[in-house]
Amino acid sequence: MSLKRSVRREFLKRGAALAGGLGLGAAKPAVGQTPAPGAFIKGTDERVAYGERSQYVTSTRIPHGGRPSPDAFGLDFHIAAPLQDSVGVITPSSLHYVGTTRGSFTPNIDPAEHRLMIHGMVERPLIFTVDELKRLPSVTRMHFIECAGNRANRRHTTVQETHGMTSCAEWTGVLLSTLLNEAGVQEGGNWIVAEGVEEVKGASSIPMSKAMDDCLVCYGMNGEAVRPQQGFPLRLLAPGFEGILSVKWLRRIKVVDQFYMTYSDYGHLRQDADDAALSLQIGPKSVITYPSGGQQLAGRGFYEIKGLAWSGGGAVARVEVSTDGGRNWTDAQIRGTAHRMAHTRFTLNWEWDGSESELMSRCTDELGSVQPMRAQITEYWTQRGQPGRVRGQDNSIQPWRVESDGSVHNAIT
Ligand SMILES: Nc1nc2c(c(=O)[nH]1)N[C@H]1C(S)=C(S)[C@@H](COP(=O)(O)O)O[C@H]1N2
Ligand SMILES: [Mo]
Repeated sequence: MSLKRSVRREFLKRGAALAGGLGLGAAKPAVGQTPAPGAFIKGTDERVAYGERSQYVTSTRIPHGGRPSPDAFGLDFHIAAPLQDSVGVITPSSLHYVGTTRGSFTPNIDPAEHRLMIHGMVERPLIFTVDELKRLPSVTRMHFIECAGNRANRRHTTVQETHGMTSCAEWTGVLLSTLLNEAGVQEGGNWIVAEGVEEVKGASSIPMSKAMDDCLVCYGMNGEAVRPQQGFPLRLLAPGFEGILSVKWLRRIKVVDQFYMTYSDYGHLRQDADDAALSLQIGPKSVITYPSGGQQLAGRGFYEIKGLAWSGGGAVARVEVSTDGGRNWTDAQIRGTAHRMAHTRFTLNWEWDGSESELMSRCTDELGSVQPMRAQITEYWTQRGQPGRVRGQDNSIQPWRVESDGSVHNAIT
């Protein structure tokens, strides 16, 4: 049933020829294309005043791995985005993953009352209202956020479970360097501690080099105000670094002389020097979202393999795909623009012959760093006396096994 080369080439030139050549939709009548009378969404409907998706589109976020909050107050620790349903690179704000260390705790902040203070080792401590921040020079950038706990294991079924703790949005705000320069950083002010409004502060220690480089104080997300669960009215964004540094409901930035152990730095306590050397920067990573775990292929024939790649090291330079468990690799197509520290879409045309296959993707970033095989990471930890473990960030290659019946499974062993 494999397509003849000429037919395929023709299809790739003209979409209509592809559908015919694939035998998809050829003889099907256009049933369901005309809505029944009364089946329209009314103009006065609230779903129109603030647009809602179709009732037939139902994908949602889910609690990540059923993990409880690390303290006694939280409920679900983190909530994962449905990457298996993603089209394009922007995660809709309603589906952006949520990483809140106090579980379902979401502050309800009146922006008119909110203030951001910059103090500590500065010449001029400053306090901004949200409106004052909006008067300053702004930038708009595409960036992913990823929780350091975004790690796959063999018990996971879907890509939402293995990789759903990352999302990508268009962020608008003021460069943190603009504010720090305005305040005037004193000699020796080598770190900042950024703090949210919660009792536990949601604080993180960030090196001054990063703060001055590309950190953003954001009030905008995907063309509207930052959503409450993403930190309304203000959030810090530390592009490409562990998500926990991107402090939400941001109210205070203190310039300090050293790393401070805050509530949110609990994950950065290291037992040994090797471990401590692991950087805060997210390594090159990618995952195939279609076909992925839990999905079902309809039968042999043509499929476009689709996935997302990203890196804290800058732009994605290359993505390779293997359909035979890593023996052979083919360059995938990068679709759209590979923005720095942003999800980047890749695709590969695939003719599935109906035999068992193992799909993998491998990302290389602009620094030349290459995403490792899972076996390479477990070998590293085995040599350090922790056999079979993946510690620190897990940016290993995700394998999906396609069975001959078309079912797709997580192939981590
Ligand atoms: N104030 C505050 N900021 C916070 C957190 C928090 O609990 N409180 N969680 C952090 C964690 S662990 C992550 S992974 C990211 C998640 O950002 P998101 O919820 O917008 O996806 O926010 C970080 N910023
Ligand atoms: Mo996180």
